[in-house]
Amino acid sequence: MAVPTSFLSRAAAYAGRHLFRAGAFGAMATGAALGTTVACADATERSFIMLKPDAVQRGLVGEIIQRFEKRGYKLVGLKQVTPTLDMAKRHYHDLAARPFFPALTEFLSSGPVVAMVWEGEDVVKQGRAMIGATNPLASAPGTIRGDLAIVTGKNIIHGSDSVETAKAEIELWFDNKELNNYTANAATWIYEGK
Ligand code: RTP
Ligand code: MG
Repeated sequence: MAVPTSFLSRAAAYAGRHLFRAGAFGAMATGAALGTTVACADATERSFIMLKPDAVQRGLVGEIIQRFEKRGYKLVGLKQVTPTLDMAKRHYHDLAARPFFPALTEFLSSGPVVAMVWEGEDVVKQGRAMIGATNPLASAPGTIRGDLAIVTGKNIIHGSDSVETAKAEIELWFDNKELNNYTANAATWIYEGK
């Protein structure tokens, strides 16, 4: 008997959701067994968020961390580090041809930053929305840059711009052993069906 693809997708998605406690591997295995793909970018999606030297100097670390915590995202990695110029260049490698690249990388390596990994559903896109536009003057009030910054060169925070970029940035800034896999009990009160 032919089973409609849409049914298989729905069944796989349902099974994937309910296997969440068993972890992403369980969801992927379910997808494979049903001959379809279950997106693993749900609650296990991760973003690299960095508080730049201006945020540290201005004492905004706690305020910004609190916004991600209050939203319901889970902190799985955090450290303070003063990046080398080489590290700053590697982080912003896609902007190497831009005229502001030397100033940007010198600024990023001028003092301590707070590097973090946040986990949760749609965290990459939502993190960017919470951060606001590159130019703080174009950022809506309520966003981090819109509330706490004024100029582009001192816009206090970095957030990964795609899931793929996030993976590369997390790998660049963190050793695997520095990342923490744990169950946040609050998830029951943040997500449905968990
Ligand atoms: P970020 O990577 O830091 O999260 O910032 P973003 O995605 O909003 O902006 P992006 O285009 O990736 O630029 C990275 C950082 O470079 C500085 N910038 N300066 N002078 C300029 O025109 C200019 N444009 C960008 C900003 O500090 C920006 O956050
Ligand atoms: Mg960027």
